[in-house]
Amino acid sequence: MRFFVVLAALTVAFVFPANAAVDNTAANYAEHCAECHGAVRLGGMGPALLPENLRRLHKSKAAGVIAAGRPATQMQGFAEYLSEAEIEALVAFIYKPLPKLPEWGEAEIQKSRILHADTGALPQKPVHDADPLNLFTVVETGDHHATILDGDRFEPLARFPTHFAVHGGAKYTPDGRFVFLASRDGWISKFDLYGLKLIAEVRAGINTRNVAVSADGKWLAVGNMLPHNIVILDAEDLWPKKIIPVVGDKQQTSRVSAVYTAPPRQSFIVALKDLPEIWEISYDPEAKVAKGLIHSYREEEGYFDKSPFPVRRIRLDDYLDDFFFDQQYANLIGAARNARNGQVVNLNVGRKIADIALAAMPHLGSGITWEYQGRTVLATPHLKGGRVSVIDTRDWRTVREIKTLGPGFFMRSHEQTPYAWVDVFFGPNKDVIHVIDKRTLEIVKTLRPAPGRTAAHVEFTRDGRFALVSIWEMDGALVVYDAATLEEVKRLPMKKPSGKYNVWNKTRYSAGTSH
Ligand code: DHE
Repeated sequence: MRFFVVLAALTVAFVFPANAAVDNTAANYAEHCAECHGAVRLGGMGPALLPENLRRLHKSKAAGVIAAGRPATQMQGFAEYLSEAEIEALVAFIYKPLPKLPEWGEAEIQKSRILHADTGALPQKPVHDADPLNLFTVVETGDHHATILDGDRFEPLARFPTHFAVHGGAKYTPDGRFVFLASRDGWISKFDLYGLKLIAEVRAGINTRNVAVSADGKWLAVGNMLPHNIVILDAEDLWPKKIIPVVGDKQQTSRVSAVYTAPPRQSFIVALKDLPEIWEISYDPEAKVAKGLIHSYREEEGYFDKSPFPVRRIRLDDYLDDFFFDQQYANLIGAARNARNGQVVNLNVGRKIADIALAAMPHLGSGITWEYQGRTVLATPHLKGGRVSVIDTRDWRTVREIKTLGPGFFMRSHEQTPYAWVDVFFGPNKDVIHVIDKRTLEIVKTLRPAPGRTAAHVEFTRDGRFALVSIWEMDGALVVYDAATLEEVKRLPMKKPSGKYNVWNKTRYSAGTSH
């Protein structure tokens, strides 16, 4: 242990040279932080302490966390060992970018992998008697746990610790048997919903956006901000199969904004932050592309290699890093960086086909579609501005702007319900959930599940009969509503349940939810 601290101190001193006479920050880091957060701040038992990974922790709150610790985690408080000035210096230290980012390649990924179970000896049947296709994975960011919830009885079947700051949707294999979670620190975890056990974990990046599962359930694609790449993992044992660096024509690299699976296309679609391009990575090139079943690629878009997981680059006239898809995965709809409009890019022809009135960015995966007066409309809340845009997917015109009580994050519905539910995440009305009638595009009810406390993210049961709403607080809850009467039927205590994901709706690509 002492050897480790000395070694860490030396490493830190080497990586962050400091004048020891006036500044003992590096030594303080080595003594108090390195054991959990890694000698060079890349994380270990605790999260990475790099500016890119700390976006969720406002700098003004970091000193409080160092002084008092984090409830319900292993982060203890250091107020009795460090002065206020020393804590402030540590805050400045961890929010400073590393002079040089360390390698995180195939060797590091392979080395990080942990197998918790023999994938060849898993139970044949569920060890529980709940409907395996009506389970929910509830991500509780309050104390970094996930709960597996029986979607008929609304009772937890299992609860397990996750890595720090799991973000984005839980993703399932197509049979609904396994669930994958991605943490902002790059950890991908695989959990067995039959055996209710963690199977494997791997750190696929230093700073990760999200994970997607191929339609055949064989591959995962992990989109990374650090390093600038996409990592393809074998979904069975999380072994890295291929690392695809994101590089533009002039050798400039780009952070990945998100990666999605597009089942009808047999491909992953990748949104990029620093290149005005969208990438499509095929996971079934021979069967679909070669036979011309999807579309023919234009020569200049090219596949830049002939190996498995070839990349098609769709060049755009603006950066388009936040988007969602229509149900056929033929078009993607997003807000361009110029923030003046939204754009529709047709993936078949590989170019922008329309501008739409979508000035403010929606959160990723926020949009849903439904049938309205004989046409498919698409609706999304706005991250800035209290409104929901409803857009006709035939001509991309705005059918209606529904005024809400504030900017929202998520909108959700289900094929079996006439209502769409949208949260108001920001501002004085953050405790509100609006229920919109999909037939009239009018708000028919405004719910306040816990007055004064943030209510967000709705997901439906498999049959669409119940809607589950999160109360986003440390002593929060999941509130279950009857989706027809809009009355509360149950309330389960949860630690800041950020999102909940129903196996059936996700694996059937319900039009009412993100995929
Ligand atoms: Fe998210 C999904 C990006 C901030 C909670 N968020 C996603 C996805 C992306 C994304 C790329 C889709 C991944 C997927 O499901 O595969 N999120 C971003 C951002 O760029 C943004 C605005 C800034 C950032 O810090 O990265 C952002 N997101 C937040 C939050 O502040 C939220 C509210 C709290 C948190 O946990 O960080 C948040 N994001 C969520 C949730 C989903 C999500 C709950 C999954 C929604 C779903 O139903 O699929």
